[in-house]
Amino acid sequence: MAGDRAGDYRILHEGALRDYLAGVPDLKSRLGGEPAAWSITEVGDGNLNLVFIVKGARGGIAVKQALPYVRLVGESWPLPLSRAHFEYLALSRQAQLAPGLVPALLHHNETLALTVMELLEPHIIMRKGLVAGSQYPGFVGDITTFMARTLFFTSDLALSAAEKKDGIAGFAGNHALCKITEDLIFTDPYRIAEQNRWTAPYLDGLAAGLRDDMELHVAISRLKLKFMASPEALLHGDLHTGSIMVTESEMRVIDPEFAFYGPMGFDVGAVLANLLMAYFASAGHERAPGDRRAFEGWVLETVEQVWNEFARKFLELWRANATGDAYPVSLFAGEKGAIRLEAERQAYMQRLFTDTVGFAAAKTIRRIFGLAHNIDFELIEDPRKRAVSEARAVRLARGMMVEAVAFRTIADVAGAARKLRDWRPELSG
Ligand code: SR1
Ligand code: MG
Repeated sequence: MAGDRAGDYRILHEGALRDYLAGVPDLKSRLGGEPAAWSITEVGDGNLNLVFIVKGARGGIAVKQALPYVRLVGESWPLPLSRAHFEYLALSRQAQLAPGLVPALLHHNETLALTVMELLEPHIIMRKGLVAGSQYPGFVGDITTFMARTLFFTSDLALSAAEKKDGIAGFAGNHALCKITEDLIFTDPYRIAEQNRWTAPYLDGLAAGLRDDMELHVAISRLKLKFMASPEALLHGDLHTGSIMVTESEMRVIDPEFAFYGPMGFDVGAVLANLLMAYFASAGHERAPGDRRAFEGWVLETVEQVWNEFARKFLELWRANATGDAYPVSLFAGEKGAIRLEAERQAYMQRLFTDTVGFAAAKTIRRIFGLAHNIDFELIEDPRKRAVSEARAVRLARGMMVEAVAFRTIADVAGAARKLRDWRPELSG
């Protein structure tokens, strides 16, 4: 996989990429036909990288190359190429732990920060499907298996202390990507920052309120500390619906370049936050009043099922695979021990749920007031309508962040979202 034929890093535009791929026998043969006839299209719509779809007479591949800067902003914001290697490491680990739920890795060149993967067809980015109002019946089963297995098997519940610390060390160098999260999610939306933006003027008052809300500042700072200082498991690190590809029956998780050892609730919260944002955005995508109610019902059901199924699978893994150095079996012998340990497992899940609620709130607020927004809201053309949807999401998120423990169950979260569906916020401007 090292494929280190290239010298120094260079950005591979179409011609250079064609030559490069033609020089890798496995890829050349997978594509088939003459390299000159391959179609190469740059399709990257993320914030950081180049992504090419290459198709030949026999088949297709997806090629991802990291740029030495943040694509969304430009060369003024440099970013280490090493993220491509961490992504490759994470993808390899996820493929072992959750087979079939990530794209197959075909080739990696560390020097070029380039990774080649199977072409996922006819999968689409889930966020696009949610904007269109599509439902994905297989999603709950797949995403909860992915999260339960990748998080459990990289935690101290499954690993020895030495294995776990080696794991942490393996991803510790990905700190530049963590820093993006620390700034863009946990800091900037709550202060004046050059790159912040929101639906002005309608949300001007809410944006100012965020900067003045000390309860919120305490809550987000606690979450930031947890993100920085709780290496519970190997996280995907950016598990939003733009990092998930779906068909009606299949799901693949892509893009783990933000991977590092962090708090599990950050990944689970990311999935829930993005579903909740799809829910609130939905009203803004109506073509006729109420025409997306069935979709919205499905989204809230999915929110509940994602947590409930994740928790069920995680606990099942723990009961069957308690091979880690945490909770030594020898301390929980006999019937008394078994009962106490089971109660402790339930308490662990409750703490994880509270973390998840808080992180979900943080992931919501950053998409409405920070640098990187999402198309769920952005594609609502009428800015007033968009602001109404966003304000509803913010109201829920503020409650989830400052009163996370008040949400005892995921049904509490879904219920609170449902109540806000038709709430009329007071807008500025
Ligand atoms: C500057 S990068 C902005 C965002 O894009 C990625 O998808 C992450 O969510 C990051 O925070
Ligand atoms: Mg990404």
